Amino acid sequence: MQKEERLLKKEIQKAKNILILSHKGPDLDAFCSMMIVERGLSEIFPNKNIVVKARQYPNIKLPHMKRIQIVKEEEKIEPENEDLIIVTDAGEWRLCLENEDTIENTLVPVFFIDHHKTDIPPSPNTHTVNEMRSSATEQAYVTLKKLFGKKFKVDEDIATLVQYGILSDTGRFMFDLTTPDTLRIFAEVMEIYRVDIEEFEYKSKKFPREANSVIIEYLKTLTIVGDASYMYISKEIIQEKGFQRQEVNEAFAFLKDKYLRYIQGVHWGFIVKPMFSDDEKWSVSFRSTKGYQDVEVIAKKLNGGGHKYSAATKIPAGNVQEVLDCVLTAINEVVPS
Ligand SMILES: [Mn+2]
Repeated sequence: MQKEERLLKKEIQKAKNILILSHKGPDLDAFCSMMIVERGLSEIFPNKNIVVKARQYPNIKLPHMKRIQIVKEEEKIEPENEDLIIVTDAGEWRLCLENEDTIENTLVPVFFIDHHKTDIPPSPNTHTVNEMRSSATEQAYVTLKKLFGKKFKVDEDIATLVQYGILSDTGRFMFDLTTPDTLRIFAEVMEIYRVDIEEFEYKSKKFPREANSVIIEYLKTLTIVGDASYMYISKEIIQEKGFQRQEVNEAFAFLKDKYLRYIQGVHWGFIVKPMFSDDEKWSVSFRSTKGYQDVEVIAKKLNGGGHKYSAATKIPAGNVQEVLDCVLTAINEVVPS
């Protein structure tokens, strides 16, 4: 057991009130890892008060998701009575907080159970458990097993959460971050309960029909340059058509993951949308394919980050044209033409 894990065990045993959080816009790995920690600890320590907070529910049904305490838009996450905070699927507070939140000022120990590369300077009360696994889900499962051995009972619900979290973050084992250990862990929980992968895939790929009108507006802007494509939506169109934030976000997610680089002859690209949480900023996401443009270098040039094939940044700009100019300039500097 690593030093940080031993410390985590000690803090869990000591704590009466434990708060579990994850990153903003939580994905399935965020939810599954939070729920595994919540379920695991609640079963081992029925007398502890364990609270999970998030600003939304997952978009597919997960075991025990009703245990999530939803933080409403006008509410903030601030230090309360907790004696320990566990954050999953993130390595730093910045990724977890909305502007008004003050929880990072907490004086109690904070443990980030993560799987991302991060290099944030250590601070006295924050700790990281991160063996660079496939997912926070895998890390949470392995850590609970190490800390509590047989006391950590893997039932159908935990087995389901482990499989969903891993399936989702590894793209059904397609991505390089899948290791032999990931597959062993998956097999181990599959023996307890087997999720229907086909059904999971089908359900998690659904998008609301309202996104269609937004997708149409995005496609009107589709531009292909060489082996790259891009799309954008302006604030004017969003306003004119009366699009809701959720619809725009869903359309954006659909196009970036399932459209941009699937056009014949296109291997990479980017897509732009306004950030609804910050009026002055725009989200830009890049996607690429193995063997083609490294999009991390472009995102880095624009003060963002990510991986070679999937990266993103936020750009302050008055309108969508300014964002495009900024991104295209960065691309011209980085990509040999
Ligand atoms: Mn993750």
